[in-house]
Amino acid sequence: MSQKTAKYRKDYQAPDFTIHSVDLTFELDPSQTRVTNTMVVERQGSHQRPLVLDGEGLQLIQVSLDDKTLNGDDYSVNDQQLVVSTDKDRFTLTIINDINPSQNKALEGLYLAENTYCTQCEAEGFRRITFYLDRPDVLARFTTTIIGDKSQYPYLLSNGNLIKTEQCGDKHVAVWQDPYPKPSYLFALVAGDFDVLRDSFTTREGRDVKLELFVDKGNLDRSEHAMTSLKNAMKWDEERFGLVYDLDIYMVVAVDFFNMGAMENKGLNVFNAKYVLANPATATDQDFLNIESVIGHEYFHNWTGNRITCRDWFQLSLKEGLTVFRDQEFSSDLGSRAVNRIQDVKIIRSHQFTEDAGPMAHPIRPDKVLEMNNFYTVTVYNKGAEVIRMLHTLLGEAGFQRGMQLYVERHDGQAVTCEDFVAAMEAANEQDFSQFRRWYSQAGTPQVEADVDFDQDKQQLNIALRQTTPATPGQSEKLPFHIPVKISAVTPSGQVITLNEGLLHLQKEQQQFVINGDFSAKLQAGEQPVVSLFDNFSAPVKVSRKISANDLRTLMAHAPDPVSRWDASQQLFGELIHQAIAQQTTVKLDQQTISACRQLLTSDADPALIALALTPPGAATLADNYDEIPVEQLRHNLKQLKKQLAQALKDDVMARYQQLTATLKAHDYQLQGDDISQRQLRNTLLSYLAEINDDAAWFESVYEQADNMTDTLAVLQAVTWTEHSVAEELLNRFDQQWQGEKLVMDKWFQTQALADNDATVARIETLMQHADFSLDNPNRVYSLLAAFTQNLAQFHRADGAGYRLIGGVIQTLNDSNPQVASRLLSAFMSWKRYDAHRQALMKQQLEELSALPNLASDLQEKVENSLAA
Ligand code: B3K
Ligand code: ZN
Repeated sequence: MSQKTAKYRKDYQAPDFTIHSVDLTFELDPSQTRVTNTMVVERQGSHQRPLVLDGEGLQLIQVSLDDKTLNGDDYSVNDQQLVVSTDKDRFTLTIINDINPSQNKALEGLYLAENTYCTQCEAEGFRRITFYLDRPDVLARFTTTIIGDKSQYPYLLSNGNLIKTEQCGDKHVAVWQDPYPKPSYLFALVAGDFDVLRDSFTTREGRDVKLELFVDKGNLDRSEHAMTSLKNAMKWDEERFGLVYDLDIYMVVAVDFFNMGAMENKGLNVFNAKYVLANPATATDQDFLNIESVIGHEYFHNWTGNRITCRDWFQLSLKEGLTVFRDQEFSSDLGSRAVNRIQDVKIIRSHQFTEDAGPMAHPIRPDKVLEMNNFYTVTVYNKGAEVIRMLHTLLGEAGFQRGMQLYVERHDGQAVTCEDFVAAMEAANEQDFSQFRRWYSQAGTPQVEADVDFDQDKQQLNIALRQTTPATPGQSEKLPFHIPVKISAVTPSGQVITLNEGLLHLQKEQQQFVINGDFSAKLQAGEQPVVSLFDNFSAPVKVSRKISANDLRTLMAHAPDPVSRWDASQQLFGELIHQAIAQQTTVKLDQQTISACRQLLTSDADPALIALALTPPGAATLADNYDEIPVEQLRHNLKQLKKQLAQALKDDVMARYQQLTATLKAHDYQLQGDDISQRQLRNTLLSYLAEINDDAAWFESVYEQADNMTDTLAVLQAVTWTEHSVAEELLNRFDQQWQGEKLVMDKWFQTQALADNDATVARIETLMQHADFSLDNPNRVYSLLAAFTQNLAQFHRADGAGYRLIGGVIQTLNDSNPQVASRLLSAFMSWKRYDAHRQALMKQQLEELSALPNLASDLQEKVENSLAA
């Protein structure tokens, strides 16, 4: 398992052979599925090297070449490869091999879980199905024949169009043909019994596309939102990007066992049920929004990923960064742009910056990879999307779309690189992005120091900016980035000042900008403008700037950009906590900040934006400011800050809470913008009330009156996370009501895992014995255990109990599902950021793993990099 060696981006070589077509036959059987694979192979170039196919964990039965069965002299096989020697340039190769889907707990390749056969091939899972050139730059036409038991598996699905069905005894046969050449990672097969939601979409060219959504029996009442989202995505991609769907059928299957969110297999998406199934009783508003976003994401891959794919896996961000950008824009066009943007920024600050500062820091286009599955990261995905967004900022919507059009024109049907994408953007807009390309090659979070000064005499703004990027593993020297800096300004009373420039280009290490505007018309004598930098988070950087609390409060109330208004509140809260920690005292909320919060709370701003601005930054975001993370102080001060805010605003919080509750109660639950936004504020206020109100009966009645999962979960979380006296009672009730409903129970597990309570570790140990928990199911592991690793004070308990709990689970999962184990391991990678005592405890877990004789490559890579840090 662990003999894998690292690959380097610079070593890319075109394949020695290509595969024109592949015919697969699957005779499905739980422990012995037979795969017959017939490929038309052609040598590329004039070399005489043998054909080397990838294959892992396969039982080889027979190899034949142009109808001649080969014997051991013509090929050799080991547990990684099948090497076939031939001097022919074009030939047909048939391979027969067996696999064992029921024993496949890693959920990669073909697996059988709860009586559904399912595949996951990206990145390198196809080689666990049959021997193949398992790399994204080999594009073949696939035909797939599936033979399976008719009563157990009435649906036999694969990519493309169904061209034939046949009955033979108690079995049946389905033949699928995908007209579009594709790499093996986009192959999919599903066999099982489902309920099917059917619909159709008419493209703008007037073609009818059949839409089919396959869900577990009895779940049709939870599948409508996914279907609506799919139709919205298809329409949106036509309108905003001019991209039209290309097959006659689009299928989505929801499965319970899946390592990640979903997979964009051509014409046959496979989804984690969590991103399909929802109704108001079982799913929160956020679940509904996530479904819309993931359904959109996988659909958008049809062009950005499938029609135009990656040349090699180092280029992953070519499809992922771009597709995340597209799904973000989809959600923003359909919902609240500001709320979406703030959520995206939060992910970058809480997770991506941490990754950038850790031992696995990598550029959005990595240079060195041992286990590809370890590179489906917030850096490749979310920072990748930020890089695309910066291009959009530099080019504007029209220029960006010109670039997209040229990119599609040039590369449809090809496997290409990030460089090809940037080149298309450049060519379509006559731009030179030489310097901008550094965003693809340099890792790390740039830090921008800003100095803003207003020259009263000249009525000019002077902005001095300086950028540096810290060293990251393997990259000690960094060159300056091209950083787009969006700016705006207001007067102290909040009137918007018109600036002559709204976008600065920071390209050197240090730069001075002189900005003119209608200052004299707007400012009173002696007044200074209040300047907002990096509006809409115009670049994924950290900013340090001396700015008064007064100016921050002005920006919080009046910055023209809603993201900057939110950001000002985050800076205010962050600074209060930071000061308290620096002075080793307890945070103290001052009167002016309290009034600013009160003003916001009683204003007519979008309730969701009020909720976000009244929520202090999370522990992970604050922790990122420290070389040595002060666990206890962060926890203590964050708790204090929330308590003080709740206490100070008590009456206003209650009044607004009551008013929102009344408004929402006046009609039935609706999944609609205003209601979502109002519920968000109402439930944020509820969490503040739980900080200070110990009336158990009141919270019980709130729980009882909740008629949708958003409200139910909100009260459950509020009381659990504040260690409220009614918490146990409500947790029990929830368990009674929902046990057996796995996706709902995940919320219950997660709520308890995130409780900052000294009994949490012991509780998790008990919960692992709960009838609804299983280490075999990734969703359960994520909701109980991965969630726990985000619980700063409890995971990092000084006695090491948190580390031992998760370390033990990682060791168990190393044998069954290394991909899931690897996700948990991320929590240990930043061990150097803690005090000496915790470092020793965390390191001990890493060392125990490193000593395992069968350590999976997924873990090996992270453990080695962490210990080398
Ligand atoms: N492309 C898949 C992710 C595959 C992860 C492989 N370990 C989902 C997505 O990004 O759309
Ligand atoms: Zn994707």
